[in-house]
Order: sequence, then structure tokens, then C-alpha cells
Amino acid sequence: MKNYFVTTSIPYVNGEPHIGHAQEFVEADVLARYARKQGLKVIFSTGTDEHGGKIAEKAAEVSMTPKKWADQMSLKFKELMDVLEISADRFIRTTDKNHEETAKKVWHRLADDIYKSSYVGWYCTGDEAFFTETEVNYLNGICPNHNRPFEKIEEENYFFKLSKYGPAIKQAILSKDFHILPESKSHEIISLIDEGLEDISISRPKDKIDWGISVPGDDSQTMYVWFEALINYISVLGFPDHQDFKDFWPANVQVIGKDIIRFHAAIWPAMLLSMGLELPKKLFVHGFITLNNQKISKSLGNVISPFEIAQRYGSDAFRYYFLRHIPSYSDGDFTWENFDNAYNNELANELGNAVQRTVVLIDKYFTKEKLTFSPAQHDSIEIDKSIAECRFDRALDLIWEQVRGLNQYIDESKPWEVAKTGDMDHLKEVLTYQVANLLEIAILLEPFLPTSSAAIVKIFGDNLENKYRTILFPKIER
Ligand code: ME8
Repeated sequence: MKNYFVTTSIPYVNGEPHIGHAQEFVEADVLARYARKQGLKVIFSTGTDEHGGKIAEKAAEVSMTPKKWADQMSLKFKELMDVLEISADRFIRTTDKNHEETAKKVWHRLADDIYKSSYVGWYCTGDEAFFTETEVNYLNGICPNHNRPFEKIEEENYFFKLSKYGPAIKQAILSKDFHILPESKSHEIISLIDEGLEDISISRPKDKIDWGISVPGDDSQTMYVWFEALINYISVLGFPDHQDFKDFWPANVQVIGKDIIRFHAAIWPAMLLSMGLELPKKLFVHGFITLNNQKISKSLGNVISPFEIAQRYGSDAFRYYFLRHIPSYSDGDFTWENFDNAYNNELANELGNAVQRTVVLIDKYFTKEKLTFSPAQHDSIEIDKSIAECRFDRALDLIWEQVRGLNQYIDESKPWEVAKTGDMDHLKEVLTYQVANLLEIAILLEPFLPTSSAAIVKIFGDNLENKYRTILFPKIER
């Protein structure tokens, strides 16, 4: 059996999960479910990133210890996974003992590429990232992402020889051994590499940041939060000795958002190369979601909770909107109005209605006879290709062509009129065709809309006699 390892990034626990996090979970979930459907053995990992100044600051604000705060917030991310039917197999927290130990082992493995030096530059705790003099001058000293001044740092740190790995990473990207999708993001990282990668600081003095993992052999230093967070992708597999690591690394796909490419397409691959490990096969970079075309931000007060959306419309509708109506390869906008339209016009009127129109006639005319159905089979090469390319929007467009085709068939064959003629053989033929297509659609939809898919299978499957009935996507008044 072949193995498949898919990961999401691990969100910071400095705030509640938002719809950007949810989008990423849902996308990775489609890949995991689809791979399981192909008979692969899957590990789908996700988790939370809990160390660093950003979390420590947040915890201090609410007078809690960072650990207590992280415990509480991490649970919210787990809760979101449940609400959205995310089928993750593993949930790693960077405060897990195993992760902390693995980070130290990795540090040792990288020893030849680590050296101590003095760092002079700038830091933004909001980004948990270092900035150069040139960047800071260009931005007039204020971080545009967090609206706060960059902090000037002059300190002794450990450095990692990132500069050494530019050419090898570029080669892996160009050969697609390390395939970055979409292509535009691959170009972005290539230009960054062409500008020249500089060595990076991978620790901070403990007297400035103590919420983190200590550098092995030097208790006065804390590992840089990004450096250790990236290691989650292998600590979750039990690096170096566990069989899972041997069986599942390299990752088949790592799913991340566009603001963290540099970490995943330069720093992480360099760390892997330095350890002599293979690079992930694919890095899928999704865009950013805006709300009414504005950046989602607490200060703008325009945050919408993914829990609220899912509670109102159900998890499948949530998944559907974010997978189909937020473009897979670019930024996308959320509005309640668009969501409502997608729910009513596509989910309720097209998919829900096709099921309903079929069930009603079967219930009315085939009460005595036991009907058995098997799914239709159309060529799904284009759908498979779209999923392999992480084009979830296109995959759903293609499946929806089948949903629309079926509705058109129902409109044209008018089974309710066939029933009136009393030609039961013909009616059975028409309804059998409808069910066969619905079952095929349910199978295709499983990775995307698992709840509705299971409901369709249950309605028309062996349980037809048991009269399992449910209205998919009932009307919701706003
Ligand atoms: O970056 N739309 O955590 P994070 C879509 N802890 N995606 C978005 C988004 C938006 N508006 N805002 C954020 C971190 N994201 C690190 C990751 S991995 C070793 C460490 C995405 O909570 C973002 O791009 O800031 C990232 O992929 C994920 O949410 C977590 O972001």
C-alpha cells in the first residue's frame, strides 16, 4: 500500500481560529480524504504553534501563563476541526514534549550549519520575523501588517547557513522534485533565491524571549519560533527513528498560505537538505480571504467566526463555499450575500432538489418493490487532475456540471408525467438513471462534502427500505 502524508501549517494560538485557517484545513482535508479514497494509507497532520513572543504577549494581556492560554486556544482549533469534519489523523502542539525533544535533535543534526554571531537588525513580534535595515527604511519603521514599530535588535544569536542552500533549492523547484503550486508562487520564490538568500538568525536571548525551546547546550538562548515550528512536520512522524517517519516522509503535499512561503520554500527545505532529508513533493500555496474586499483584521472589527458560518449553514455548505467560490489559486472574498446565493442556488436548488425530486417519486410509486441501484460511472480524469493540482474550485465546477446535467435530464424526462401515464417500467428506468447519477455524484463529492455524500448514499443505498430521509440544504431565512 502506498503512503500519503499531507500537512497544514500550524496556526498561532494568539487568537481565535478565523476563516483563513478554516480554508486551509478544508483544502488539506480534501486531499487527505481523496487519497484515502484511492486506497492510500494517509497521515494528515495539523496542529498549533504555541511558542514565541506573540503568544507570550497575548497571554500576559489576559494575565495567564502562556501554557495555560495555549491549552485553551489549542482546544478551539480542535473544536473547529470537529465542526468542519476535518479528518486529521494527528494534531501536534509545539509545546508537546516530543516536539521539544525532536527540535533539539534537529538542532544537533544541523550543527555543521549553525554558528554564533551578532545580529543587528529589526524584528516584528506580530510576524515573528526578522527584517533588514532596507526593508524597515522602506516601510518607514512601521510594520504594515501589525501597525506597530519594528523593534531594533542587537544581540548574540545562533545563525543557520541558509545562504549555502539557494542553488540546490532552486534546482529542486525547477525540476519540480519540489513542486510549488501555483506556478506564480514558484516564480516568486525563485526570484527571492536569485536575489541571494542570507543566513538567518535561529535563536533569541532568553532574557528577551523565554517562552520557547532552549537551545541545546546553551540555556541562555531560546530557539527562534519559526525554526522550531517548521520541525513539527517531522516531529509529528516521530523523526528520526519511528517507522512512520521512514514510511511517510517526504510529505506528499504541504498546504500553506501565501504569507509564509519564504519559510516553507526556502528555510524549511534548507533545513531538510542540511539534514540530508528529502524535500516535500509538493507545496500548495493558497491565497488570502478578504471580507467584503477588506483585509480580515481585528482592528477593522470585520472578523467573522468560522463557527458562526458553520452553525448557521452546516459544515458542508461552509466547505463548499470556501472550496468552490474562493479561487484555489488566488485571493478570494467572503460576503454573506455570496454565501447565501451559493447555498440557495447551488446547494439547495441544484443538488438538494435533484435528490428530493427523485426521492419523492420513488416513495410515491415504488412502495412495494425493492429497488437496487448502482452508481453511474463517467470519466473522471479531469476531476482527478484538478485535485492533483489542488484546483479544488475547478474540481467542484466539473462535478457541478454533472449535477446540472442531471437536473436537466429530470426537467426533460419529466418523471412525474411518466408516472401519470402509468408506464411503471419507464418510470423505473428514469428514476434508476437519476439515482445512478446521484450515487456517482455522491462518490465524487465525498472528499468535498462528506456529510451530504454520506446522506445521499444512505438514502439510495441498502437502506432505501428503511426510509432514511433527510432534506439536504434546507431553506435558511436570513
Ligand atoms: O503563520 N486567508 O500562523 P498563522 C487565508 N504559526 N489564509 C490565511 C489568512 C487569510 N486571511 N490569514 C492567515 C502562522 N492565513 C505560523 C505557521 S507553520 C510551521 C507555522 C493562513 O495563524 C496563513 O497563510 O498566522 C497560514 O497558512 C495559516 O493561516 C496560519 O497562519
